[in-house]
Amino acid sequence: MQSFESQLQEVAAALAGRLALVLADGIEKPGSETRGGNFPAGGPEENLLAAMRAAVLAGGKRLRPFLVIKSAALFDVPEDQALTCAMALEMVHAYSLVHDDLPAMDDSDLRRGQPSLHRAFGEATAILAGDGLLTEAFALLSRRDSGIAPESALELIAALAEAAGCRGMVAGQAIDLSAARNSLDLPAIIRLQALKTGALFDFACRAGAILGRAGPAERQALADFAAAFGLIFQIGDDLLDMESTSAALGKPVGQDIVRGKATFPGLLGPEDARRRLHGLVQEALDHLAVFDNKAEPLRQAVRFIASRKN
Ligand code: GRG
Repeated sequence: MQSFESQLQEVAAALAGRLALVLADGIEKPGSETRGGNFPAGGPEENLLAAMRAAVLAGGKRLRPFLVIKSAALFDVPEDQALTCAMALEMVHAYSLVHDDLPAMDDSDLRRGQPSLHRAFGEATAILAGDGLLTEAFALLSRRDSGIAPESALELIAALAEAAGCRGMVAGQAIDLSAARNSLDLPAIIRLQALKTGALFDFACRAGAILGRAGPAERQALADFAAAFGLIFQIGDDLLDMESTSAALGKPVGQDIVRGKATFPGLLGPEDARRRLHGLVQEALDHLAVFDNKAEPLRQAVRFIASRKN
C-alpha cells in the first residue's frame, strides 16, 4: 500500500498543475483551460491573478482535495471530475485563509511560513484576491466542459455554497470573532468548529458521494466520517497552537490564548482533549466500515491528522 504522504504529494502535484492552468494570465487558447483574459502586462488584473495564485499555489497540505479525490474514488468517479471539484474547494479554503489573516480579522503576518497575502500584496488586493478565488470556485463547478453531469454540478454548487457561506464557514467565523466566544460551553464550541472548519471537510467528503451518485447509506457514512474528521483536525489544530512552535507551523502560535479563542484544550485541558481526539479516530474509522479497501486512503488520512506536526 502506497504511503499516505506519497498519495498526498500526488494529489498536491495534480492539483497544482491544474490550478496553475486555470489561473494563468496568458492568452486564452481555444479549448484549453487557460483562464484567458489578455490581461495587460503589469496591469492591475495581472497583479490580482498573481495574488490569487500566491494564495492558492504557495503551499498547503491539500487535505481537503485529498478527501474529495479519495471519497470520489470509492465510487470510481473519473479523477478529472474529482480534481475540478477539489480545485474549487481549495480555492474557497485559500480565500478563507487570506481573509482570516486580514487586520480586521485575525491580523496575522505569517501564513505557511511566508508573509500573509495582505503583507505581500497590500490589503485591498488581498481582499479582492479572496473575492476572486471564491467566485472562481463556483465558475469552475459550473463549466459545461467539466465532464460533471449537470444535475451533479448543481448539487455540488448548492452544497459548496452552504458549506462556505452564512450557514457554514462564514457563520462559524462570525461566532469566532464575536464577544460570545468567551462564554461558549462544549456543545457550543463543537457547533462553532463544525461550522468554521468542519463544513469544508463535510463538503469534501460529500462531493465524492455526489459525483459518485452514492446511495443514502454511503452518503450518511461519509457525512459521519467527515464530522469526526473535522473534529479530529480541529482538536489537533488547537493542540498544535498550544504546544508547537512558529517554525514548525509556519504561522504564529499561542494565538488562541492571546485572543481568548474558544478551543477544545482551552476548555477541557490538553490531556482530556487528546483523549477525545483518540476516541474520535476510532469513531471515524468505524464509519468507514461500510466501504471495502478502497477506503484505505481515507483511513490513512485519519491516522495522519491525528498525529500531524503542522
Ligand atoms: C474569513 C470567511 C472566513 C473564514 C475563515 C477557516 C477559517 C475561517 C479561518 C482559519 C483560521 C484557522 C487557523 C482555523 C483553524 C483550522 C484551519 C482552517 C487551519 C488551516 O487549515 P490547513 O491546516 O491549512 O488545512 P493548509 O495551509 O495546510 O492549507
